Amino acid sequence: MSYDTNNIFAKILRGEIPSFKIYEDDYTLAFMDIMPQAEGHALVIPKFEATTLLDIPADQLTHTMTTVQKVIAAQKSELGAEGVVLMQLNGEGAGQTVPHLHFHLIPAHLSQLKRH
Ligand code: DGP
Repeated sequence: MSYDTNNIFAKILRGEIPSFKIYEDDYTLAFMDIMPQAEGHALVIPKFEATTLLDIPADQLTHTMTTVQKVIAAQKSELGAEGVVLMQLNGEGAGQTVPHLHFHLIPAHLSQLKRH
């Protein structure tokens, strides 16, 4: 799939629409999800133009996952998360709504854990 430069996260990266940024470096941006599934739900995106996980080269993915690690550590230390769910949807068939690769980092707590 060719990359759509007008997707909402591309606009956030260009500063054309506002976001609540929590971390940024040369390769990545982390910001709060506008429709949080739990308090502190963050998104991590590469600045590289990738639609899905299949569209990003390994070095850029390494930068992105390093930021994922940093944000998870912050969610644990600053928000008291007892765990963090990492979710990432590839393609409309999986429910992906924004066509720029993104990782959901959703803080979780033992009291919410569903035991089967
Ligand atoms: P997905 O279904 O994996 O494509 O999730 C897209 C997420 O992006 C969804 O949780 C809501 C979030 N989102 C959509 N538009 C915006 C926006 O303009 N700003 C922010 N911060 N988040 C957005």
